[in-house]
Parts: sequence; C-alpha cells; structure tokens
Amino acid sequence: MVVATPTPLLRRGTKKTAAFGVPTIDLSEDKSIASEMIVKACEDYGFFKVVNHGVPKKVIARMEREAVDFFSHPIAQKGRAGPAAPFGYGCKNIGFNGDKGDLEYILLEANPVSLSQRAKTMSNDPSTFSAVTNDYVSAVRKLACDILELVADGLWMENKSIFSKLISNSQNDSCLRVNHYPPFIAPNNNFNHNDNDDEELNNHWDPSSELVEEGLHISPLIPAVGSKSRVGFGEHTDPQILTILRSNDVSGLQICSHDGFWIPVPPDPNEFFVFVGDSFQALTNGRFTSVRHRVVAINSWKSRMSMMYFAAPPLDAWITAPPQINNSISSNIYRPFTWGNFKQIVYSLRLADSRLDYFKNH
Ligand code: GA4
Repeated sequence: MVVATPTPLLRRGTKKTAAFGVPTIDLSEDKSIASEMIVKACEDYGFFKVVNHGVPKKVIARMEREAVDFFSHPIAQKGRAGPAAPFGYGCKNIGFNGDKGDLEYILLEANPVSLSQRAKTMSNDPSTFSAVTNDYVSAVRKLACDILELVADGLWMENKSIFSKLISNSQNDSCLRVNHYPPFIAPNNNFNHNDNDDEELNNHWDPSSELVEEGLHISPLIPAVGSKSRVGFGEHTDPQILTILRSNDVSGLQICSHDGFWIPVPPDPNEFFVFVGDSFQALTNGRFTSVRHRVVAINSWKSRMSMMYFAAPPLDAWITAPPQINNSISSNIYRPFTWGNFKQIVYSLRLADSRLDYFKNH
C-alpha cells in the first residue's frame, strides 16, 4: 500500500499559514503506484518522504554516531578539518559569498578515495570513519537510484536508468553534508518560528562554549535579543539532481510551497526526505520544480543534526531534458549546460539566489 498524506499541519498566529501533509511514499509496495505518486509529489511540492526505504538502521546509526562524535570534539580539534573550502569542517560560514548560518557542519566528497583522505583530519580512527561513511553513502546512493528509476517509469521514459545512470556513474560529483544546529531557547516565550517577517540572524553561538553530555548538546542560554527567530540555514534550493535527507528528532526544517507558504516538516529519524534539486528541474524541462527550503531554530534543548546526500552527475555530464519529457511547454526552457558549468554559477552566487535563471532561453 502506498501511504497518502498523513496528518495535516496547521500553524496559527502567523501571517501566512498552511495546511500540509508530507506526501509519503512506501517503497516496499506496488511499483507503478509508487512511481505515479513520486512524480505527483515532485510536480506538486518537489519534496516527499519515503518509508520502507531499504537503508539498514545499523548503517544510519553508525553514521550518526561518527557525526555526533566528531561534533563533540573541542573546536580546536574540529578546526583541523577546516575551513570548509567548500569541503571539510565549517562553522557559520556557508559558501564563499558571505552567507552565514547558526550551525557547524562537515561537507564531504562522496567517493571512497576523497573520503579516506578527509577522514585523516576528521577522526582518531580514520579507517572506521571512512568505512562507516562509505557504507552510508552507498546505501543512500542506492536509494536515490531506486527513486530516479521510479521517476523514469512514472514519466514513461523508455530508458529506466536515464536519470539514475547520471549519479551511479563512477565520476559522479555527489557530496555528503552533516549539519549540526545548536540548541535554542527563545527568550520570553516570544518565539514564532513560522514568522515570515524579516528575520535577524543571531550569531551568538560559540561551539567552543558548549557542554556535551553523551551526544546531547546543551549550550549556555543564547541571548536572542532583538530577534524573533534564528536562521540555522537560510532559504535556498539544492543545485544537484536529488537530495536525500535524514535528521534526528529535532525539528527546524521548513519547505516553501509553490504559493509561498513556509511549511514546517516534522522530523522523522526513521525515514528519509527527498528534495528535487535545480538540475532535476532542468532535466524535466520545468515539469518538476526544485523545492526552496530552510532550517530555523526551534525551541529545543537538544541540537538538531541532519545528514544530506546530494546526488550529482559527473562534471562533464550534460543537463538537458530528454525529448520524451512532456510538459505543457513544448520548447526547452533552459539551454543545455554541464554540471560543471552549473557549479561555477552556483558558487559565484548567494545561497538564496535562483541559479537556473542564468540558463533560461529567452
Ligand atoms: C546548497 C546545497 C548544499 O548544501 C551545497 C551548498 C554549497 C556549500 O555549502 O558549499 C552552497 C549552496 C549549496 C548553494 C550556493 C553556494 C554553494 C553554498 C553557497 C552559498 C553543498 C551545494 O551544493 O549548494
């Protein structure tokens, strides 16, 4: 059985509110229904959740343990794996153009050679770190390929691996990111995380002053004077084809609906969330749209940790819609570009920018 939308979420007391149930696809059941539902979710939201995904619990738990262990180290030790340029350990700085967020993170190239090199700066036991990370990457890559094959089926493509082959290619440029957001306690109960007003970024968090107890991070109270909420990771779309996200049980993720509502997504540590990226939007000639999302600090004593696998093709792969893609628009919206061309634009712009606009046919 394919699970339809569960409990709708209603947010009150905000300017823009929305009712939304995360589209949920059960991958263990009937393929033709699952592929139809995935295509619909990609068209309507660019976002969905998968259950019965086939990624072993052990693989997830081990990856989480390695990441918790890494972030629990003193800042001086973590700093040895940084600064992120773009790979390695980063704290508050995102990208190269001044974007900031209230988080620390690691960004890793998702291939065994780079992982084993990087592991030397990340762990006292590099071979375990790279083995665990490789296992996680292989499992989520398999999940991403399964999903892309279902999409090809749902779009009536003759070649079912037309999308999946891009990310299973040995030269794929995929990466793995682990984000760690500090706990946040709003002052005076005056916290409204769904507010669409201008938000101020409160950058008072200092990871070196954090107390760590068995993986649970308790920070000193963060003065949020003058700010209604804190931005963990600012709004953006992901440039790649598909993103596979898993988080612990701390909320904060919000997605933006096509009509401009910010919708909180309840965390689900047992399942994966899937995001359509910009490259998938181009590959489907705009039939799918990449989902804008962000992470805001939610009242919680516990830190949020999320792991994202960004599935990308090789640098020289062409991103252009195959002729069989049919949508209401007959001509190609975008000029063909390689993933390498696109990445250059991505890194020259700010986090929130709409990068695909640079490749639009006029
Ligand atoms: C957003 C999605 C992924 O996290 C990421 C990010 C990348 C980075 O952190 O280095 C970028 C951002 C992301 C898009 C715009 C540029 C590049 C930071 C930034 C400001 C790893 C990616 O591929 O693009």
